[in-house]
Amino acid sequence: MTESFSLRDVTFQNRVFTASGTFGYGDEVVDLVDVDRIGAVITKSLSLKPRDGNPPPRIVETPAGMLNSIGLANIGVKKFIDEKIPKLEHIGATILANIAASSVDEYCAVMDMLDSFEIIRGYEINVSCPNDRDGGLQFGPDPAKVAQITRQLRKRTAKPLIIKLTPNVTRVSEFALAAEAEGADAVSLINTLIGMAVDIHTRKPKLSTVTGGLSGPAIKPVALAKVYETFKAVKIPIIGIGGVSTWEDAIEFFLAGATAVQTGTANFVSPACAVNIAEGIAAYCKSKKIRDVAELVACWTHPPTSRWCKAGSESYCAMM
Ligand code: RRO
Repeated sequence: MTESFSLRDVTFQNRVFTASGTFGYGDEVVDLVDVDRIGAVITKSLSLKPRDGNPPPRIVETPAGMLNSIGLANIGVKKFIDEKIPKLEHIGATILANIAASSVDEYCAVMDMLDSFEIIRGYEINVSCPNDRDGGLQFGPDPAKVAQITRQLRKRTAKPLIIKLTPNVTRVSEFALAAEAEGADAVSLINTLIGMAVDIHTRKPKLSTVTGGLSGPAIKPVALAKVYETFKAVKIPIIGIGGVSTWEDAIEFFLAGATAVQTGTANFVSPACAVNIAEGIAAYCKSKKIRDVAELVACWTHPPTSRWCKAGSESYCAMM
């Protein structure tokens, strides 16, 4: 049974990644999780300079999820290179660097600093942080900007380039199309949905920034619909994010059109959930006599489109 899939020359051993911002830089969790059994670990968003992020409170629990307003707190790319990369080189994980920035030049500068490190196997580009106008959201709602960023970054790297999209727009597929047209290898979606919580005792918003990004099981149906909308529009793989907590959730995302998934909020509950979900997917496929997880991707959307070939042929699901 085949669980792996490839972007460019990088083969991921399975289709469950850990989402940026929910798994540190990858080195902090090695005592808790077999990180070498995760499809890929995506680092916290890295910016050119270190950032303290927003003032507290910046996390609030909500029904079936959480709101965050971290505000891109991170150690900056130089400290990441000096202090994290040497550790990441020894943990056996497939690492993708997530980059956030406030200008096209900053995205390029961060990528230029990282690209020579072999341990960085590819990139996820955050054009969708909901909590800081300097952190990508001013790009996320403009397909032309997403195209411009993708075009500039595509020129700079031969490694896999994944563009992470915001759901806080009318049609996410327009942004996926822009990324695809400029050479992105995949898109990941959804980043968090803008939300708000209010304390009736203090009579004030619970987050210091008033609004934040909603994640967790509460957003799964929205994420599935956005993945499906995007699947109908683009040919590049889609990495589904939004409330993936169990292997059943992951299968739902595959059926909606995702080639892979990321676990996010669930990592805070169970740091090993990505490994457990990958195992659950494999067991499901074996029990259903599915030879390759790729066979699940939007398998109900027959008749065949350009993405589909007949089951059993050698080129079956070649795009997936
Ligand atoms: O740091 C954050 O507040 C943050 C980021 Br960069 C993001 O991409 N998504 C999110 O919900 N929070």
